[in-house]
Amino acid sequence: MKNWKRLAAMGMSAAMLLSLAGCSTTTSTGDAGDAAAGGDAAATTSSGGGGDLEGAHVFMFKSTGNSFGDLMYEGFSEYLEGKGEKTSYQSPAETTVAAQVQMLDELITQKVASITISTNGDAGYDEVFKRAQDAGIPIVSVDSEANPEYRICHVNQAEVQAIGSYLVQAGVLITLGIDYPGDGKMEETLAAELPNYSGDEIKLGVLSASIDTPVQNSWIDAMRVELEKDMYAGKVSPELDIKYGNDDLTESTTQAQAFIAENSVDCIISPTTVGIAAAGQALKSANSEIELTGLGIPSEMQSFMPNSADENAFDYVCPYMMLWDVIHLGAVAGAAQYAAMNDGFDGSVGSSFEMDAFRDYEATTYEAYESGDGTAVLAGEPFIFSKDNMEEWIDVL
Ligand code: RAM
Repeated sequence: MKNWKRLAAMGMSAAMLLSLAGCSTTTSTGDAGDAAAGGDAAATTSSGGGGDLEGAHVFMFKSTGNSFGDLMYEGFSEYLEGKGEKTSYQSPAETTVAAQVQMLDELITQKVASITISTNGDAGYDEVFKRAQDAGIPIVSVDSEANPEYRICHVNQAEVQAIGSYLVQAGVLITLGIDYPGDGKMEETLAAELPNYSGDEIKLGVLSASIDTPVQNSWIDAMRVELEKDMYAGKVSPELDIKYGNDDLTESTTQAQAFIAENSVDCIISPTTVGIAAAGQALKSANSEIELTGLGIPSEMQSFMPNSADENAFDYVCPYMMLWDVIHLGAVAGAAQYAAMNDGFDGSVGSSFEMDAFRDYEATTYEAYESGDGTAVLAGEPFIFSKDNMEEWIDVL
């Protein structure tokens, strides 16, 4: 693994991160008065002052109850609080645009200092973002993009096409019964193996978040681009069978069960940590032959994946999967926001900011590049979790 040194170093933070487990479902609800009721995380690591959000740097995830958002907030708040800033975690209960817009409206009224957001859709925010802009509240998006017109910049977890390609390559390799071939080797292994495959055309399913979620849709587009490569022609269907679980455990489980009942795909690729965990449980309970891969959090996937190198990966519904360093991603978003407010970072192409050393990461300069109609900075790259490294990662993420 390219970043192995960094990953091993991250392992040293395990104790710190373990304590995070207790924070994973303790997001506050946006009603400032509810902040304490939201649980320990909200009370101890965020706004502190009894729900007074004035001057707080708000981190808004797609919805509550998602460890991916909790882990990002951990990094965001740790970085900004290290700078003496006040932070608060405010996400709606429902994974919808309307729920986020309503909460954003309240936050602007409460005079928060900044908003860092992972959006549920690419339309419907303009009016509220304009209000934020008029009030001098800067917006940075992370994970799932906000309209370029209103954001300083987006913080991209890893290159979109790399994620889409890896997801398809893993799904096809797993369908062919091939164990993780090692970093940088998935494509060449497929190129060598696919010509020998003479079975039925392989069909891939996708269990996504919502039909409108910008980030999942960008990965799905990237999967389609990957499937256009010559090596897949006649071997893997270019059509993806896509279902949407709305990043809700119950809805994702229902959609996974629909895949099982239809039995028409060979492998489900779930580019959402909620979807992959729901599918893992559904496939395992049904003893289904459909395989699984996607983007998952190791601790949430441990019952559906091999946990040690001596196991047979194919005894499990998900032989291998990927993600990135979610805590660091949140910290980079915090650093971008801090730089926008204090160091003149304006997010224009070529503008940059320096992020202080964070945990095991050295101080790093991030430079904004053109991304769609706006700009982004790149925080990292995808990591593959397999039987060779799951054991150590379960304690980290
Ligand atoms: C889910 C969310 C998030 C996504 C991750 C991979 O937790 O949908 O936005 O990036 O999965």
